[in-house]
Amino acid sequence: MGDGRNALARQGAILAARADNRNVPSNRRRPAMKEPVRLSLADVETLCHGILRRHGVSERQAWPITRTIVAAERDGCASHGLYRLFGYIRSVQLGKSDGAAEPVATDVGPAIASVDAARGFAPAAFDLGRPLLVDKARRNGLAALVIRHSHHFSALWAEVEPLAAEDGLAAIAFCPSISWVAPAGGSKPLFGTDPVAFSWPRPGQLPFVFDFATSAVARGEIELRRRAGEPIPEGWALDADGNPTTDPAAGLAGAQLPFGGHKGTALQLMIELLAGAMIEDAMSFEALEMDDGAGAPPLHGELILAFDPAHFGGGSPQNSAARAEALFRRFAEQDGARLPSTRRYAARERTVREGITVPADLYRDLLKLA
Ligand code: NDP
Ligand code: PYC
Repeated sequence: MGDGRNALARQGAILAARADNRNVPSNRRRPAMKEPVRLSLADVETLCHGILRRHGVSERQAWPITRTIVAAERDGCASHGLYRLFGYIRSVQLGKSDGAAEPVATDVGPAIASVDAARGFAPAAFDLGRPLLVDKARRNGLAALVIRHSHHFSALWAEVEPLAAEDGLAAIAFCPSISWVAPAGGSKPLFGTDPVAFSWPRPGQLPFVFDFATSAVARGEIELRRRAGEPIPEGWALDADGNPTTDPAAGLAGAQLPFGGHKGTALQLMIELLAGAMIEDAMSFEALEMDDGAGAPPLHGELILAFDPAHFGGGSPQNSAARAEALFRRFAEQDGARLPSTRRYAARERTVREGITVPADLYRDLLKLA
């Protein structure tokens, strides 16, 4: 992705000028765009990288963020795609995050590596820690990467999928976020939307991956509904008075709900403890206090566990992979059931060919940043 940056920057400037009618005589300017805008993935990369750089984000931080945003748009995960740029830029402008942070890796022990993101963003911290994690998992069978002091706005599949696809490891990742979610039975936010992701390598094909918020839905989904003026389903959120709501703005101002009632709440407790208290970084209620109303990407840590299947069975990793495939075959025989990640991979195949569409108002707002 690092090659041809000047060409990308030029392309970005052309896109921006095209859309806001710059350099066009006033009597020939087009009316404001209302239709969704089609962009190639290269356009998305240009736009995203250009915006980050223009707002003082260093190359070190900008390329990993760009990669995760482009991947999200490519895979049909708009809740962690382009619209996240507003949060990234806002947090740099407010001085909440350091757009030029230099993350620092520490070899904590045989099976644990740690990266201090230094108030930069999680994707650059993950990139620095990944080779250490992979090396330790290969040596020991099981290893952990601890990320601390990172501003986190990305989807976790972007981390665990390459660990399976490129490094042949199974992986689990989770992190707190910011107090938005009430415990089951309660009505005041305490937990974050606390995602958990898992990946499993599959010989000759893309890995099995799931990745979801432990709230009924990621906050980003509710924010996108608010932007689009659409209601949210019941069961996602309560308003500020603790009543069920289908109004996204009221839900954002009130409390999101956990998925699966008390089961989601228990998982959220586990994530806050392991990826917050245990690694001596912020739990979601502390991230809320530090954010202090800025609405920046929350500042907290993350825990990533990697397993090398070669160490766990009776010495025959081929056997464990074959047994796993037997399970996937039986799963595929179930009419109506679909494997998590198949929608993402199908979207990927399509967007690589056809590009993506971006709502006109989102594109217009992005160009203001550009
Ligand atoms: P969903 O509720 O859509 O759940 C997503 C997961 O479930 C994906 O693995 C998806 O696979 C799978 N899935 C969805 N529907 C089905 C179905 N009908 N059958 C089988 N599998 C299905 O997403 P969320 O809103 O919970 O989370 C979205 C993203 O938000 C995640 O990537 C998460 O990492 C991110 N997030 C990040 C946070 C952070 O702090 N950084 C906080 C909270 C969330 P597929 O992709 O193939 O559809
Ligand atoms: O969508 O819930 C969310 C989220 C929080 C932080 C990043 N994404």
